[in-house]
Amino acid sequence: FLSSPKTVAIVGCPFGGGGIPTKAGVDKGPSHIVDAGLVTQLEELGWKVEFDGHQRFESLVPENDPPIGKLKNPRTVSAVCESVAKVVGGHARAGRLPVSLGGDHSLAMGTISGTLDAYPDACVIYVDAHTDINTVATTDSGNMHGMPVSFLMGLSSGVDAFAWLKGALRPERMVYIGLRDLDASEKRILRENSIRAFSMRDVDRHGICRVVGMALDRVNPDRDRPIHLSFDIDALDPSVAPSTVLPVQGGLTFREGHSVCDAIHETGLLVALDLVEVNPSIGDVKDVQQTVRVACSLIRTALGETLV
Ligand code: EXY
Ligand code: MN
Ligand code: MN
Ligand code: MN
Repeated sequence: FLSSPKTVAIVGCPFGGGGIPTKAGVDKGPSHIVDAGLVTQLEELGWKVEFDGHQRFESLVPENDPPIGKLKNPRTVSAVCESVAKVVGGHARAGRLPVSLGGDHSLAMGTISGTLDAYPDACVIYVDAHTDINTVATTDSGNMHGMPVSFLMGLSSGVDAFAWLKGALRPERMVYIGLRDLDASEKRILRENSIRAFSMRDVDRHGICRVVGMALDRVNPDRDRPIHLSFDIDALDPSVAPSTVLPVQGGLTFREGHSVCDAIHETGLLVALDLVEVNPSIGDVKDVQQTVRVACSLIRTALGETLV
């Protein structure tokens, strides 16, 4: 990991199989973000941008995919994430910076696996209102966007469909920012695994810049490890990013969200970025436009856009 990437690869992942079945639309997130001009915006920042169309997952959907326990669409989610892991890992190994657009957050099983494959030493900054760490035993909904971290950490083993997923993410390499909506089971899992988490209470108490600094001190004390930033748009307050499937009041302001991305950029260690859970089917046209615009702005900031 000698020099930080100069080329961005946009990995559009039109996938909602891990989301809430009755609230479709998150698979349309990638096209809205790209159609808002992301490629040109990043080129104007000086990046070389690779984008030859959104990922195609149709061929990966099995004939039938009955639940395994409570898990919904398990084989589909697995196949899509395995494919994404290969794509993201391939870009990272080639020295490019994959920007993965969701799509629901189950995609993190693919993106973070891909990053860890290329950068075994990487740490993960997970910006989200939720911990997404329910296991096959603790999930209530069976929606896999609430579970990726448990699979990445090997806490959800024994599901043959996910045999490819190595569980390579160590708890001490993972840190959350923005938490405010956890199941009781997830609070227990955080404690049991000593996973560092900064909730919105910490943001109130310390301010976002201090929180990001403490988060980095935890997972990247010598600032020498590659960073994978996995940003769930619902980390932001719903007044800032309304078009998402599970809005939770009391989220990050527009400036706080950008401060996280700016601080991560300034480390010079960013090697991979996810921007997920933008659902253009939620809210009115203005809500969707606002949410898509803030998504593009966060991505630009994580990739070096400055205010002055
Ligand atoms: N903890 C809840 C569940 O496991 O279903 C909610 C998870 C929400 C995931 C959000 C969209 O990022
Ligand atoms: Mn999430
Ligand atoms: Mn979330
Ligand atoms: Mn800069």
